[in-house]
Amino acid sequence: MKFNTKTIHGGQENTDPAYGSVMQPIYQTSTYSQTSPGQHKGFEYSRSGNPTRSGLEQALASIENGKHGLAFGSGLAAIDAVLKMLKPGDEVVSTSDLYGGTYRLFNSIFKGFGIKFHFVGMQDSEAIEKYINPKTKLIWAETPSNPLMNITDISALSEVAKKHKILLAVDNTFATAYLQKPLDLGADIVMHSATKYLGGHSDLVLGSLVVNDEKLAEQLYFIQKASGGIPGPMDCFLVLRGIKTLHLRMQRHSENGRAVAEFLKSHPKVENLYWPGLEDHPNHEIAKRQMKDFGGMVSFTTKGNSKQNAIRFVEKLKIFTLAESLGGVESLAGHPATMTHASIPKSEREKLGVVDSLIRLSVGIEDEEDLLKDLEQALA
Ligand code: P1T
Repeated sequence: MKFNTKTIHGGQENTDPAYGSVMQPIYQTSTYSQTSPGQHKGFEYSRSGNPTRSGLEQALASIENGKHGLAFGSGLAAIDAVLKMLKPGDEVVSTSDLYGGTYRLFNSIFKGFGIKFHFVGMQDSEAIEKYINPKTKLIWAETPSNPLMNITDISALSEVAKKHKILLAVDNTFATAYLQKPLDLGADIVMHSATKYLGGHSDLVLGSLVVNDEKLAEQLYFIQKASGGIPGPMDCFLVLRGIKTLHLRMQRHSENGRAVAEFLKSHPKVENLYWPGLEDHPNHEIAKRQMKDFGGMVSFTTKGNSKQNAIRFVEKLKIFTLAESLGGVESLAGHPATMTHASIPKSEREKLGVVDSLIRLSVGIEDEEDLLKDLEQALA
């Protein structure tokens, strides 16, 4: 199957053996009857497995060209499961520019359990080798990164990971499998906050992992069951429904993202603009190579670097809603320094470029003209 067919049918061959319903039924149950201890139809208890969740997990694996999918109660619960494969003393090399909540999980939870993190810029994949030593077990990359849209060369990074026999995990939330397939590029684990584009309608919180390797899958399934960070069946159903239109939405997000980026590029009040589709984006060539298009996430600063102006701008928007999150059909605007990235200390944030005047847009799939008019009036 090609991608657009996979979003609708991938992993859904055996949706409903009972009645042949076209959509995956919502199995709203915690447990399953057994005829004799251990005699059941494949499901015992919904923490370890639920048919609606299995349907979603198979769909996730299918669109990412992977063998095994796992769903979690949130994107962070999915990342938490990956980190639980490590032991005290292990080291992780992570992208420095990443979602504030991921940074918080690494730095405020797992660091306390004796895991050491090196936060480094990954635009130059060779430069990260100096942070690798025999204790390094995992490379964590987020590309495009949140909120600065930095691009990491996944193939080059996977060569580094393979050379040192360490795992490479890629957070594919901003791109989705429509734009980029990390497993095909050599990553071992692909992670999603399915809360965003996979769900696509800002109506749920869910996370996912997809892997190819059997042993790795077993380890992660064990953690999923043992730690219990699972999603409920209703949310699994909603993500399954969202995935069915992923290709259509991502195409329009990318078209509208381009229109917004081009509009902002020529606006006299805009200082820095971050969108990997721009030819002068520092990693544009890599983005062009590993992504099908460039998506709908656009960040920028206004001239004068004023926090007050940034806040006034987001308050004035009428069609873009001021809110955390991204990836829904509706356009959202955010102020990373006080919202999504407030958990990163100011000095660290500013070193990366997450300055007080930075504004992040999740460009939705509304009419392009209305979006541009809204930005124009708020900038004015
Ligand atoms: O919110 P949750 O589903 O737990 O996912 C966390 C997460 C992981 N990775 C990336 C790249 C993310 O953007 C997120 C969540 N991000 C936001 C809520 C946000 O507004 O940026």
